[in-house]
Amino acid sequence: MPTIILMNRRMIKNLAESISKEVKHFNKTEVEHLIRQFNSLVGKQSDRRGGSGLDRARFRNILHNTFGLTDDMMMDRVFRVFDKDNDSYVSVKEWIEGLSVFLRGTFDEKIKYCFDIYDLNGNGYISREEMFHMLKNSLIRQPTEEDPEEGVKDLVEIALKKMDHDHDSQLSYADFERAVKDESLLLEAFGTCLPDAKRVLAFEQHAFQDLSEH
Ligand SMILES: [Ca+2]
Ligand SMILES: [Ca+2]
Repeated sequence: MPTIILMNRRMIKNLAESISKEVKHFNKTEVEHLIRQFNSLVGKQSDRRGGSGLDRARFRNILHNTFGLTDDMMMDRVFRVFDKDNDSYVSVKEWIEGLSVFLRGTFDEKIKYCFDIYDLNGNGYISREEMFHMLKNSLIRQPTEEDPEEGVKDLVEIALKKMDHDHDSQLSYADFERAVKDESLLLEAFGTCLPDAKRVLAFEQHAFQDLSEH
């Protein structure tokens, strides 16, 4: 059974037309499919505030179940980065714009995306405290005998030494970009926030599988 149909065919086509002009990596037909898929994802929400979009809980379930992300803090950050207008819902446009980078982004787009994820307070810098907070969150999963915070502090210093080119004890976008371009493994240095290639492929196959039928 199809879930609540919020839009008719023509509305979907028109919306796809306008969204596809603004996203870089999906063509119009693909956008149409993503809109249909989005509608069915939203339809499953128990909270029927039709049209608002994906709420945080639903969005996190998708990140976890479909894209294999596991870290709560990172999933929250992904939600915030997708939710550009900050209304606590990921709208269809925000979803497709986000997916464009999440699934098919260029290396440069992914650097920008990861920087935004890691700049927790959005002030344009990844501070020492932000690094500490993220590394602590991703590393301290079980208590050990040693003082774990000391280990995290050491890691922050190592990260700064490697990435803070202008030595102001925080990472500007230029610092981060330069470091990641030197060493691509640093892209997700402070937490996994992108899906792996297998998940991307599976999602795209599922989302676009019936392209020929329409
Ligand atoms: Ca929003
Ligand atoms: Ca910051």
